[in-house]
This record gives sequence, C-alpha cells and structure tokens, in this order.
Amino acid sequence: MKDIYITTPIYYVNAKPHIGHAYTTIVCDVFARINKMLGNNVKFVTGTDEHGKKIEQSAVNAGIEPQAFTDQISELFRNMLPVLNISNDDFIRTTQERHKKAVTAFWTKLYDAGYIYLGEYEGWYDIRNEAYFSDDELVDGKSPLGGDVTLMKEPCYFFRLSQFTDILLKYYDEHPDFIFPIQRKNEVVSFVKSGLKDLAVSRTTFKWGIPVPNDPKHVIYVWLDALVNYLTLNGYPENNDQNNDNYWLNVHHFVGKEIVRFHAVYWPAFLIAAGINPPKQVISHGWWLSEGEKMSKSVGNVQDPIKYCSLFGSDALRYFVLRELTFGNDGNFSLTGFINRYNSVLANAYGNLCSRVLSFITKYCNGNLSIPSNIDEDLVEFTNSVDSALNESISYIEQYSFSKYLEKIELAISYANKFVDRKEPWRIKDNQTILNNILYVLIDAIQKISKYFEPVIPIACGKVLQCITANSEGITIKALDSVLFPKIDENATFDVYE
Ligand code: ME8
Repeated sequence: MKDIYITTPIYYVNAKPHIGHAYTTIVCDVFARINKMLGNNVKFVTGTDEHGKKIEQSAVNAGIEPQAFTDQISELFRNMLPVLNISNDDFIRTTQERHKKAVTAFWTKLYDAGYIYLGEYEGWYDIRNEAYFSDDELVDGKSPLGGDVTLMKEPCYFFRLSQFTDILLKYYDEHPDFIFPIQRKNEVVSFVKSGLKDLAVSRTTFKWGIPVPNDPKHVIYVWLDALVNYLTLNGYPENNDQNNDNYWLNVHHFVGKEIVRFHAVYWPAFLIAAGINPPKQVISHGWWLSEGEKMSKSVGNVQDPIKYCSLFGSDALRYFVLRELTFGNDGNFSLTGFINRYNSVLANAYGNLCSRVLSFITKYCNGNLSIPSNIDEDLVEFTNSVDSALNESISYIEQYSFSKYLEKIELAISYANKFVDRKEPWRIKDNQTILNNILYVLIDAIQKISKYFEPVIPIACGKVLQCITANSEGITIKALDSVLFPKIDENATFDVYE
C-alpha cells in the first residue's frame, strides 16, 4: 500500500471544455480508481489556470471583468466533473487566495536563494501559448507552437535556468522513468542538451496575474504561477516539508504532449532551486483529432463531452476514450467509431453477459447458488483462463496502456460468453448440481470482470456488483432492473458537436 498523488493539467479558462480536456481528466480518474482498487491511498486533483494575457484578452472580448469571466468559465470545467463521474479530491483555481499565497511564497524562496534577478527582455511573444521565442525559434513567422507572435521589449525578472542544463541532464539520467513515454524523454533531453537560457518569469505589459512580491508593476509569468498549483494542492507553503511528504514524493503529472517541456524542464528546475524534490513522473499523451481533422470551432467538429454523456452515459464515453486511443499516440475521435465500440463491447459483450446470466439465475434457480463441493476440470480451466486474462490486464497499467488493459478485460468477457454458449445452461434441466456449479463459476467470473472493469465504467459495474451478494451457503442473485447499455441505432443521427 502506498500513497500516490495524481494531477491533471489545470485548464485555461479562455473557452469551454472539449473532449481533449475530458480525456486527460478521465485518464487520471481511471488511474486513480485503479490505484484505489489496488489498495493505494490516492490524492487526485484538477482545476483551472486563470491568469495571463490570453485570459485577460478573452475577458475583454467578452466585455466583462477578468474575474467575472474566469468565474463563469471555471464553473463550466467544474460542472463537467460530475457529468464525467470524476472522483477528484480537490479543484483548484489559480485566482484563489490559497494559491496566490503559495505562488508568492515560492517566488520569494527562489528570489532569496538568488535564482531570480531583474533584467530586460526582448523577444517574440506568442500570446495564445503565453511564451516568448527568439528569432531562430520562429517557424514561418509563427511561434513553434503555431501561435502568432509580436516583438515585445520589457523590464523583466529572469530565472537562472541556464544554471540547470547539467543538473537536469544528470537528473534525467538518474531517474530514467521521469518522463514517459521514452520518445518524449528523448525530445526533452535533446532540447536541454542544446543549452538552456535564463527564463523570463515576470511581465509588465498586462495586469491580470499574481503581483511580483515587492515590485507590483510586474505580474508573475503564468507558467510559473500555474505549475505551483501542484504544490498549493499539497498544502504548500504551510506544509513546508514536501520532501518528507509521501504524496509529494510520488506525484504523477499527466499532461498532453505539447506541455511536456514546461513540466519536465522548467518545473523540476524551479523545484530544485526551491529545495523541493522534482515530481516522480511526467506522463504525456497524444492528441485527439476529430473525424480525422484537427478540432476547430470554424470546422464545427469540436466534440462535446457533455453531449456524449447525456446521449450515451458517462461510462460509455470513459470506455471509448481509453479503448480507442493508444496512450501516448494521437487518435481519431469519430461518432461511428464510438457507436461501433459501444454496441460491440458494452451492449453485446459485457451488457449481454451480465443480463442473461443474472436473469437466468433468478428465473431458474430462485436467485440462489450454493458453494460447489467439487468442481470439474472444465470449470477450473474456465476460471483459470478468466483469471489469467485479468491478471495480464493489470500488468499493462504500469505502462499506462489503458487500451491493452481493456483488451484483456474484453478477452475475459469473451471467454465467459463462449462458456455460456458452450455449456448451454438452459438445456440442463435434470442435474441441479451441474447447473449450480456452472452458474457459480460464471458469477464468480462476472464479479471479477466487473471489479476490473469498474474503474472505467463505474456506474454499470456498480449495478452488476450490487446484484450479487454472498451469504453463508453461497450467493444470492438479483436480476438487473434495467438494460445496462441499450443498443445504439447506427443509422440514427446525433448532435455531438459544440
Ligand atoms: O496548457 N487531445 O491548458 P489547456 C488531447 N493551462 N488532449 C487535449 C487536447 C486534444 N486535442 N486538447 C487539450 C494548458 N488537451 C495550461 C496547463 S498545467 C500547470 C497548465 C488536454 O487548457 C491535454 O491534457 O490548453 C493538454 O495538455 C491540456 O488539455 C491543455 O489544456
């Protein structure tokens, strides 16, 4: 049993949440639930990133004050959580007092230790991504992240990132699992090897941010502000002994691939400068395309997670995103793909297995099964095959292979369905003991499958598990009172876009 601390990125509140935000949050939730299932203590957090020029500008465009604007959009992110059935322990907003206090304390720590100095900055500023770039970093006149840039010059505080080139390289070397997957690690290592420059960590060109202590003309760079959220959520600065905090020592940051650099270069450098251990692991995933294309409002293909949940249920969305995308790679979100997987696995395979076995037992065995006194070889073999598929499934979690995890659970389900078809319990009329034993091992399999499947589809598995109760002589079974996953008509049309 260990303590584990799981974080999502905190999301910008310039626009409402879409499927990409839902995805990372669901991945973290499933990882949190699997860890709980394995008996670990979990702290799982998410929230919103609310400062910076981009947000200030979005508020101006909307014609309202930044605070009122961020209140509105942050609420949309917070309201998405129960809809997706997310089990987070806390939700942070970077405009909260507790966070301002943490950032101020963290800055002061870096400043007092001599890692921050006042200078002047000139460079190309990408407003959308809140980052400066030098001439040689621009690609076709745009920032390497694709945003438009403007030349800006400002007095500015710098963080002595240049001192961290060797320190970070040594850190990556000594902690080979720090960045996952390896491909992202290689990119980070080659970026750091090319040499790090000092990093601009304050701005004077706008006001919407946390003021620099003792120099309020400056606001703190939004990425320094945002990254500290992970400490705020762990009780910093009151909890000032993070290096002896079991959650901090096992913190897992889940991020999209575009923000690995902030988490795997800047963040560990800031932390080392502040005397705090870098995170245990930065885990990055790929991007969702929608119907084969980049998601964009103008194309009208932005997938709306809330609509999917209200049409098909949160279990279905959670299952689809984990099963469809090979973690780490990019993937394609399409309604047809969604319906295919839903119908074949949730409705036909799992839903049908549970409903036919549970209702058969209530009809033909009065809902009661007794513990078998001896079980023949064939039944033992079936139980072993289910167990081995499920054991294999869990082994994929260490590599964050959620799709493989599900593949193995699906294999166990298919063993169970084939077993029912082969044993044809409806034909066994004359031998109650044989019938009892077949159904008993089946219920045992359904129970185990449902426990492994529960972190992904908690509502359906919860219903199934509630129908099965152990008693002193055996088990009592209730039938399901509704269809777990009603089949979706492939020819129907659905409104699933924002
Ligand atoms: O970057 N596919 O916030 P953000 C998969 N505030 N995941 C996606 C996605 C897509 N198409 N689009 C977004 C920020 N995401 C900063 C983070 S952390 C200290 C500060 C997910 O609102 C993915 O996790 O732009 C990505 O990293 C995150 O949303 C970016 O959210």
